[in-house]
Amino acid sequence: MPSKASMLPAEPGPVEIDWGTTALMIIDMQRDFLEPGGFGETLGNDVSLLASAVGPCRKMLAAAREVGLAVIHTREGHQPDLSDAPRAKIERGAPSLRIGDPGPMGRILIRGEPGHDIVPELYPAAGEIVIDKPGKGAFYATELDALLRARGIGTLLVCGVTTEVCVNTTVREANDRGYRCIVLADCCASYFPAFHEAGLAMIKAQGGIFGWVSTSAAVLDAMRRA
Ligand code: C5J
Repeated sequence: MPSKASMLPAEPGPVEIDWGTTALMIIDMQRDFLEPGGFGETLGNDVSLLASAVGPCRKMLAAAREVGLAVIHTREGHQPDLSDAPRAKIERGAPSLRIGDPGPMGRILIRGEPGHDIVPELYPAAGEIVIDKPGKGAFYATELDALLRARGIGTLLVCGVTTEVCVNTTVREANDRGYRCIVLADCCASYFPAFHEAGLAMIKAQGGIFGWVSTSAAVLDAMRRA
């Protein structure tokens, strides 16, 4: 664990990181979003657009493991009986397969199915926290807040997909609960590149209304120097 705090270059301005109270959070890097045949593709998206985030996330994950930073992975998905899936979510839009339907990676967005799992490149290691969430935000109907408070975590380095949906929703929830969120731009991605940019712009606007935006390179450099 880096012993001294770091000043991280970020937008809208530099932000201090106390490594002992900081966690790496990787949101929904699941096969259902990143691979063909999953939830993302059933909604009509080009899933290859999310691939750019995998390499930078992998570097962040390796560095966090090396220095002993807490790591939290999240997965969006539902119970097999769909008891935690609101009808309004299941019935939304005109996907080729709906949540719970059988697809090439098992039932779409259902816990325990191959598609619900995290991509092999970013697979959680033993001891890392995995939060299963039914919503877009990682704090809704989960134990995340209690787990973070129990570990004294106050700052989140946020990675994952998609920038404007689950990353933004989680950052807003975290901000309201008093956490400092630093979103790593190259570790996030969207099916809509313009939404990725807009999602980051919304976080750092107005003096950082929801948090900060930085990059994996800046964090890795700060870690090395600390
Ligand atoms: C979506 C997510 N996009 N993880 N989920 O439905 O962003």
